[in-house]
Amino acid sequence: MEYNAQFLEDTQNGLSDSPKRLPSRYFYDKIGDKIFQEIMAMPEYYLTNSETEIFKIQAKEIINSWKIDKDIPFELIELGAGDGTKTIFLLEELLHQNYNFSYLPIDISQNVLDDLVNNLSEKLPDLKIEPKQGDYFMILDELSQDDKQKIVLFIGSNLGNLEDKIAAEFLKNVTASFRNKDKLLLGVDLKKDFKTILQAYNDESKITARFNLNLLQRMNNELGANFIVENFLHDPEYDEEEGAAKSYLKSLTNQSVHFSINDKVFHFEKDEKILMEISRKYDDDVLNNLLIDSGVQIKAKFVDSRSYFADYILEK
Ligand code: AVI
Repeated sequence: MEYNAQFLEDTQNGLSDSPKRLPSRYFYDKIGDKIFQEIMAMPEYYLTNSETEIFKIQAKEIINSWKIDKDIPFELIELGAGDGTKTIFLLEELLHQNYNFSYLPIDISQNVLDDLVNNLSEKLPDLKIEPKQGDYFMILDELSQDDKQKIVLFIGSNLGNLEDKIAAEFLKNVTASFRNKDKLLLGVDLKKDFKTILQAYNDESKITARFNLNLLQRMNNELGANFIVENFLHDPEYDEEEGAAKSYLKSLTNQSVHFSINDKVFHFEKDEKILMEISRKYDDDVLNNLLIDSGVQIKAKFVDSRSYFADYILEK
């Protein structure tokens, strides 16, 4: 059986931890990608609608805040290309105002990039698009060799799935090669009432439950594990003091799981929880704390009409 050694190591290390944990970056196999699309379309998951509203209604103001000279070429770089449904509002406005720019979506998945390019070249035939497949930091490093001004997008509150220490490191690395006029547009979910946040991760139709349980199925398929998926319950919490939603899978019974690939067994007590994902919620203070070592600062902030979500503009 061919398998991904890093996937095996990361999942088994997490299951050996106390308390147990699994890395949420492994949610996104083919099925996980599809379930995430369903999540973004569900009524409880306000994050997508809120950020779309910001881009739709405030594209002009966002672009003005970049203070870019229309005659000088610049690069609009997106980390994690996605399907472009939000970014398209910025792209349309930039084209409409005749800015001189190229759009460089970066993603680890060539499939995601191919879909995005097809979609955008149909909708925006005048767009100069240069997809880059690979690791964010390696590509950012390559791109820093030219002296074009850079606007880097990291949206969708993807930062929120990183613990604060790792998020701070990530922001420091992304902005390390920034020159004076370069900017990071960072989209993050804001702290708000308990119920609204918890519902976004505990939807009635149990789509988010499927999203979490799919990782157990993925380990069965790819690592020869024998998780009985029905023996685990999706059990999310919102820790208001910490400002983070946390998704757990709770073991419904005393049980053992065997990985045939390397003959390892993991035991789960009844009610024992596996931490699957954190989804951090932010405010200015939280973000400022993360930025301390990065050398960039908040220059502008755009929020939706309910103040649920924010797109921050950060620069040196
Ligand atoms: C990708 N990320 C920002 C999502 C979030 O809100 O943390 C992933 C997600 N997990 C459950 N629902 C959505």
